[in-house]
Amino acid sequence: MRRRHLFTLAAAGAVATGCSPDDPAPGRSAAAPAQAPTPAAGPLRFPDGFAWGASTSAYQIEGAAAEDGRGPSVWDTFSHQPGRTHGGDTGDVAADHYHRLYEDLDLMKDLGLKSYRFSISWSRVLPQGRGALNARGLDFYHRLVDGLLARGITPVATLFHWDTPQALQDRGGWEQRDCAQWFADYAQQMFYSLGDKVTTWLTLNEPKTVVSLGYVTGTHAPGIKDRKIANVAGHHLLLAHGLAVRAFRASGRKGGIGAALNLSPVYAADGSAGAAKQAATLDVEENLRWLDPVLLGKYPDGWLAGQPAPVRAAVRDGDAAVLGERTDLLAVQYYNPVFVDAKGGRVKQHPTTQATWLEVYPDGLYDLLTRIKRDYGDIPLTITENGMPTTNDVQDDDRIAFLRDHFAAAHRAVQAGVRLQGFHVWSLLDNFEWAEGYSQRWGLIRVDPATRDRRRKASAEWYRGVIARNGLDGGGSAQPSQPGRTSPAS
Ligand code: GCO
Repeated sequence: MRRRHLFTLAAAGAVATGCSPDDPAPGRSAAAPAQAPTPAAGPLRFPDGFAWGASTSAYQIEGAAAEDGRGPSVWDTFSHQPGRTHGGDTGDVAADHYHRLYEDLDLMKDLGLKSYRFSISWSRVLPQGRGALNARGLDFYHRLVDGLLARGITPVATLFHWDTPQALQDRGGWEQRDCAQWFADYAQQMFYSLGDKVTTWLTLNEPKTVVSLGYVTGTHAPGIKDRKIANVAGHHLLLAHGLAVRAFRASGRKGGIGAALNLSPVYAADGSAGAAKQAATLDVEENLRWLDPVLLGKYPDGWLAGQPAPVRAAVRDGDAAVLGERTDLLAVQYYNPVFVDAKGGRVKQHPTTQATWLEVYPDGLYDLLTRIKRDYGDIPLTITENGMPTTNDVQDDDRIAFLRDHFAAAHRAVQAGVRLQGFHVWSLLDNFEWAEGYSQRWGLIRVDPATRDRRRKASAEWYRGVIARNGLDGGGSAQPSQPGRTSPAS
């Protein structure tokens, strides 16, 4: 099962772009291929205070799915349906983080993390999605945030990482405009509850993935396959983002807020005019139809006109201003580039990983970051996801090489003037990789599938050194490292 299908769908015309390939938005174009990577000679140091971090999300690690009053989310429902996930895996126990919170906090401190990006399970704090807070659920996040602060780690809280409360799905979920307001109300409750301690907030994680996998291919929760309404959900997600930003401003809480978008630079696979046209068209779907609303308060020219009627009807006067509420940062999630030929087919030009959609191309990160600065200005950026799965158990030298090359690309972007403030590796722990279940292991820290015992991988040991040095030595070559034998608590 492949996780990211959007490219295929857009190329097949399943997702209407409404943009004439002859007429890409003026002044913007799909990425030009990067120059060959220049191996840096000396040590690469990042700016003082650079936020080296790691990312997780609630359903992927917490477990305790029915404890302390938590209500089900769409992912509980979906993962329990036959045939939805690899081997029928669910997040019922996941990495058991809910019960191993302090062990995990100590592991983070042992790594030297400066920043930790997690998500709040909406249905743990609001079992029905709305109404009165579940104090026991909320208490978990108080303990997590207090534990981070006590260890000198900055909390970065994501409000929605795909786990819509099932109670709200039963009322229509993101297809309903009301869902945007339900989300904003929940966000407001979080700002009031945790906003004296959490100062960086992310509204949505990867709305593009929710739309493409949750509503077009149906391979993610809620498992809907309906192209006509997929971008209705997409619009309501963006509306939710904007309303939550407004609620944040109204709360008077200090700090910053932004969205977490997964973006892929799109390249022509050859020098033909046809490939360039296809790349410009696909760039709209992969990048611009998310960046433009959030950063410019509009959909790309012609995009909405090319959408099915229900999508056009969903967009009302005044919505643009909500979508484009001023944000304080943009969280960038980068995994892969897309190379496209004149027929609109994807051409993989680089090695892939166990996740076959993940074509490894670190220069794409440089191109993406510099493109955002060029086209959208100097908004502070933080990388909230980048990483790879590997079948290597704890001696994950392939992950070290992957991260080293992406850190070096990020460093080049910083040198080019990009305001990059942090880099969060996906992921801290091996976890529930959605439809792939536990078959893909993305963690710096191994989680034993049977006992859930933790063990630091070679990449964790290596990352600790990167953080301690605030960068890479010797032009970014991987330092030899040995996996940790035990977790620090034992
Ligand atoms: C995503 C998610 C993560 C995934 C990761 C690896 O954004 O897709 O935020 O939950 O696990 O990207 O596929």
